[in-house]
Amino acid sequence: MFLDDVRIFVRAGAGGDGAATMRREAHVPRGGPDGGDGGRGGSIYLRVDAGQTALHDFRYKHHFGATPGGRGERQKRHGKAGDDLYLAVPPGTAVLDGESGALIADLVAVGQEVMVAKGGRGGLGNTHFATAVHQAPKHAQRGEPGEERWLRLELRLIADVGLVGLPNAGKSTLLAALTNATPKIASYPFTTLEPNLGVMDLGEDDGRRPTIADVPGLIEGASAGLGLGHAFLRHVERTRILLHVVDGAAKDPAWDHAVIRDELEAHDPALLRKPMLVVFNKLDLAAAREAWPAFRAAMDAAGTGVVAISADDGEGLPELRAAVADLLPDLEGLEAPPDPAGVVVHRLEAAGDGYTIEREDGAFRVRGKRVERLTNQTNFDNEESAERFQRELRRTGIDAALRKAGIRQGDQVRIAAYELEWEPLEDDE
Ligand SMILES: Nc1nc2c(ncn2[C@@H]2O[C@H](COP(=O)(O)OP(=O)(O)OP(=O)(O)O)[C@@H](O)[C@H]2O)c(=O)[nH]1
Ligand SMILES: [Mg+2]
Repeated sequence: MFLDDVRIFVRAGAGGDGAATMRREAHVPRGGPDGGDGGRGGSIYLRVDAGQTALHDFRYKHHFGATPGGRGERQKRHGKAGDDLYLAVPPGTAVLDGESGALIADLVAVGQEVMVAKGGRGGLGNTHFATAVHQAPKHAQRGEPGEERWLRLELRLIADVGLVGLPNAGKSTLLAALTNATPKIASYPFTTLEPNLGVMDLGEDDGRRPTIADVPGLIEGASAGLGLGHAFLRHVERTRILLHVVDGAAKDPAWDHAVIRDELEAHDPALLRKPMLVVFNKLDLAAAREAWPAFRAAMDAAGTGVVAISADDGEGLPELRAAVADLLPDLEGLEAPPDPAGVVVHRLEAAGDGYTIEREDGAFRVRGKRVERLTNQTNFDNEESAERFQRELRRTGIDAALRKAGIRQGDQVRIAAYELEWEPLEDDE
């Protein structure tokens, strides 16, 4: 099965804890602090890899984690950084936030990458906290947790030319005739169950190598979810031109043509503004040859370009190639990503000093990037670190805001994953 929509969970590595050690040397009776910093945790990136065509790597494995940073050690030895993890995705992968559905990045070109979970910062060792008055601090920061989130990956194939049409119109036969691809072809509808891609040769002196996507046949109601084609309509969104293949030997080729037009429009009216060429197929059959003059007249009257071919015996293919060559942008244009595209990388979340306080079943919930980081990096088992944390709450005004919100001794304060009991500082004035 072709996988083009998956959910994955990514968790970056936590930063290593900073060390709170004191120098111990035979000839130095009371050494100062010598705790090294923790290493940063590994981050997770998605990167476009030309070798990938579908999201198969994510079929069975949905959870991905990067390694944590090492702990700081005595003698100011810093912990090792965690390894970053790169997950390969195919060109055309849209990355969406798993919860809000917001677009985080649209990865189009090979090599493009986006960080989806940032590794936690390593905690600072106690050497950073020595001051003239406090020369032997026992305080060291803990490493920050790594970011984690659910993501949705949605593949929107990137091809220069998209083949659309009713089932059995001959799209796969045409793909095979124009390119090196060898799709399955059969005389029944819905032969194609997953998109096929091929590279087209425009002739010896044309350096362009456009790609063609053959997608499952569309039927009436496809835009509303009927048939198989619906899930694949988004794959034609990003093609530069559309070839609309019509079975010339069908009962009413003009009606077939109108059905597909309506479905494209219902899915996204912008699809009808793409350069489109109608391909009247199966010209080798008598029924098609008979229907062709009237069909051509109708297309001419509507100002729609049309070419008659037989994908089977090759009649009309040189004309079709020439028409496609005319519609496509030049070499430089072909190398630029098709519209709408671009690696739209949105910041995952806004950083900042702001915070909010709300009541949460009897407790006080404090939210804010900065204060959550401070809390995560505090080792509450260490008295000195815990005191420092309290002073920091006071310095940033959060303590005053909590008092204003009516906090009393013994009330619970929740910050990040912590639940703390609020106590006024000893030296409170
Ligand atoms: N006589 C004739 N038959 C053709 C021609 N092109 C395709 N066919 C036949 O039409 C049938 C359907 O062809 P496919 O290429 O599988 O059609 P499709 O549009 O890909 O169909 P789905 O994948 O089901 O949407 C097959 O039996 C082909 O051999 C043609 O030019 N002439
Ligand atoms: Mg097919």
